[in-house]
This record gives sequence, structure tokens and C-alpha cells, in this order.
Amino acid sequence: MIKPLVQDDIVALATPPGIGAIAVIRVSGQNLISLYKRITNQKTPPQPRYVNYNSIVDINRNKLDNCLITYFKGPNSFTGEDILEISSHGGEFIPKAILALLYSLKVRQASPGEFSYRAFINGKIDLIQAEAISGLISSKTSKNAKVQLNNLNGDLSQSLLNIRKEVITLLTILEHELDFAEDEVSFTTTSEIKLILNNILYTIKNIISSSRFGKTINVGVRVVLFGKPNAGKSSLFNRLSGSEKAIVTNIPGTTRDTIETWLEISGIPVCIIDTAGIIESNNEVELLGIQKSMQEFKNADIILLLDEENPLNFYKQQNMDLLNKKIILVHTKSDLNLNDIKGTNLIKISTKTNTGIDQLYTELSTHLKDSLSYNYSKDPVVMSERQHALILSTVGILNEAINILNNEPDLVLLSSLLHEFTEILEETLGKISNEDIFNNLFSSFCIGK
Ligand SMILES: Nc1nc2c(ncn2[C@@H]2O[C@H](COP(=O)(O)OP(=O)(O)OP(=O)(O)O)[C@@H](O)[C@H]2O)c(=O)[nH]1
Ligand SMILES: [Mg+2]
Repeated sequence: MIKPLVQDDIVALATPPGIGAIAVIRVSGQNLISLYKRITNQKTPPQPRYVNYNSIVDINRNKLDNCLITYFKGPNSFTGEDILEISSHGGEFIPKAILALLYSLKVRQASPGEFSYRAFINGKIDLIQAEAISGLISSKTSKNAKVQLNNLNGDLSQSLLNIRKEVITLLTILEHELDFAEDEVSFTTTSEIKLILNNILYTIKNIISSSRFGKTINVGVRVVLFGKPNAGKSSLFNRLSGSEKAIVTNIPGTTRDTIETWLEISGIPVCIIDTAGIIESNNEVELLGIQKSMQEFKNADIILLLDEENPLNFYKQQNMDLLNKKIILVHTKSDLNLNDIKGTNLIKISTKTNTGIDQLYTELSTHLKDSLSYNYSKDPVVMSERQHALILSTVGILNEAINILNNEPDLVLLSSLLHEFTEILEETLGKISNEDIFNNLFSSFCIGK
């Protein structure tokens, strides 16, 4: 749990623990000069933003390590406080010994996300930027990293701030009208406001439309291999993943648990999921496996329907909700020439001769590219469920406001709606204090972030 009052000095290992050339230990606090002098045995304070080559000495003034220490003087630092960034030798012993020394000097171990939390509290970043830091660190693909960086640099925040500014200007006009016209608003003002609100609605809808793209590059796409037992699902899974992760046998019902592997296709994280074959069964274990397959089917974005005889027939037999899902029919074991069927949207493959695998990749890649033709270098991208839910809720408010203007303009109601609208934008940016949200968000960060 994060402590909202941030007075004490905190420390954390910023690099992953274990064997490595160097480790970075980060300390943040109100004033770290005396701490610096104490751990380095130096008389003079460090020069801000310079790399100082120092020995770190333990409690008995014995040398612990030779380190590079960078001092950032608050508020010109990530957290807005003084920061010491200590680059020591890596490995099991040295970083731990330096941490132990700092603990003994009353520097507390930071909670998860506490550095970012302090940066947020001190106004160095907003909540969207904090989410972008978390996203950037956990990003696995170039596209995701690029968009997270754009958001860290304030792309989405700035768009919301611009909208907020427009609405605040509107509110000023409205309140001016209220002062003079009491409860009536002039026709010109009404049509002006309507025009501005419609433009804002258009911009907001555009921002919301980026959510699908954001979710895809952030969370990735789920591609499920689905079919009867022995259709060749696990063989294809192994081929796509370049591994022998899944057991392949000629015994129907080999796969029981679902098996996942992550790939990057066209810059998008793609999770390929092998499932148990679908068959009527009385076997308890097999049934549990089939239940899992059905669950994966429901959660899938793309389904590869595999069948060695006729995938189209198998597809027709499925009585499931295929809304929002892309289905690719895969005729397997083409080397055996069991059934020479033809059809559009049907790919023939053989994992024995490697036929059709490239075509399958191309089909997947084309579909992914098509669904992601979003100009993320130009337009802002909504990257989290939290952002999406909040921004989406402004649409209803805007529609209500426009409705009021279309009918009998009620200034008081209109201005209260616009206040509500700006508050939601402020909440999205974290300008309105919400300890639960803050705690949830920052405590999901790792220690040292
Ligand atoms: N000739 C040929 N045999 C294949 C091909 N793909 C898979 N097989 C064989 O078909 C059998 C079943 O393959 P699996 O990949 O285990 O099939 P599955 O769909 O995962 O089966 P379950 O896990 O039982 O649902 C194995 O004997 C494979 O060697 C192929 O392209 N050509
Ligand atoms: Mg299998």
C-alpha cells in the first residue's frame, strides 16, 4: 500500500536482481546531500547531473564498491525530489550490501511504483503518463513501445487538456451569459456552443476509436487453434512457435490443457493457443479439456479452424457466437491428399512438408495489419481500460448537452453538465484525487519503478 504522505527517503534496486555487469540503485528523498556525503565519505556535495566516480563505504568506513553516482537535485528529477542513482557492480552481493547500508541509514525500501507515485504527486507526470511508464516497461513489441512513449511524452494527455481548455472557455461564456441574461442564452451563443460541442464530440469519438488499436498492441491478439482430435492442431502450434512444446501423437485426444506461446506478427503481440480436440466424450479429463477449448474459443480474436477432411463442414457444425471473430479455415495434412476441396478463405497446409505455413502467416499478418491501420504517430491512442471507460462516459454527457441546446437551452443544467465533463477529463489525467485508483494503479508497478 502506498503512503500518500511522502517525506521519508526511499530506495530500490532499479535493475533486475541477479548476476549482471551493473546494478542501478535509486534513492529519492527531500534532501540527499548528507546521505551522499555519508556513503561516499566525501566532504563536498555532488554536482547535480554529473556522474561522480566514488567509492561507497559501509558503516565502518570500509570500501564496499566503486560506483558511478548521479545526483539529480529536486525538483529537476524524475520524482521531483533529490535523487541519487547509484550504478554499482551487479550480482548477488554488492547491490544487496549497498541496500543494507542505506536501510541502516534510515532509508526505507520503496513500495511498488512509489518513485512514479512521487513523480505524479509532485506534478512531474500525470496519471496517463504514469500508465505509459508501466506500459513501456512491460511492452514486448516495437509498436506498443512507440505508442507508450508517445503517451509518456504527453500525446494523449495534451489532446485531453486541449479539450478541457475549450470546455472551460465555453463555461466562461456560459457563466457570463448567466450573469447577464439570467436564465436565457442568446441564439448566437447557442449555435456557437453547439458547434463547439459537436467538434469536441467528434474529437472525443476519434480518441475513443483508438482504443481497439491500443488494446491490440497492448494486450495482443489471441489466435486459437480449434478442431477435432487429431486434426493436427498441436503439430501446427509447434510449427508456428518453432518449438516442440506441445505433445503430438496419433492418439486422438492427446492435448488436454491449453498451451500458449507468444509471437510478434507485424509488430503486434500474438498469443497462439493450442486446445483439446472437440469431440463428444464421456471421459472426465477429456471433457474438462474441451471446456477449456470452448472458453478459449470465446476469448479468441482469430480462430484457426483446422480439419483434415473439410474445415468448412466442421465450421458449419459449430453453433457458437462468431461475432467480432475472424475465422480462418485450415485444411490440414494436405500431403495426404485426403480430400481435394477448394474454397476461398481456405488454406491448405501440411506440417510434414511445411506447405502452406507461409500462406497462413501472410493471412494472419494481412488481417492484423488491416485491423490496425491507425495513424498512431499523428493521433493519440487510448491505452488502458481505465482511460477508455472514463473517456467513453463523456460521450453521453456531450450528447445530453447538445440535446439541451437543441431544445430549450437551460443554462444552469448545461453548465453543470460541462463541469461534469471537465471533471471526468481531470480524473482521467489524475487531477482529481482518487486514492483507490492511485493505489491500484501504482501498486501494480514493480519495485524500483
Ligand atoms: N501426414 C501428416 N500427418 C500430420 C500432419 N499434421 C499432423 N499430423 C499427424 O496427425 C496426428 C495428430 O496430430 P496432432 O498435432 O497431435 O493433432 P491434434 O489436433 O493436436 O490432436 P489432439 O491433441 O488429439 O486434439 C499425429 O500423428 C501427427 O503426426 C500433416 O501435416 N501431415
Ligand atoms: Mg493436440
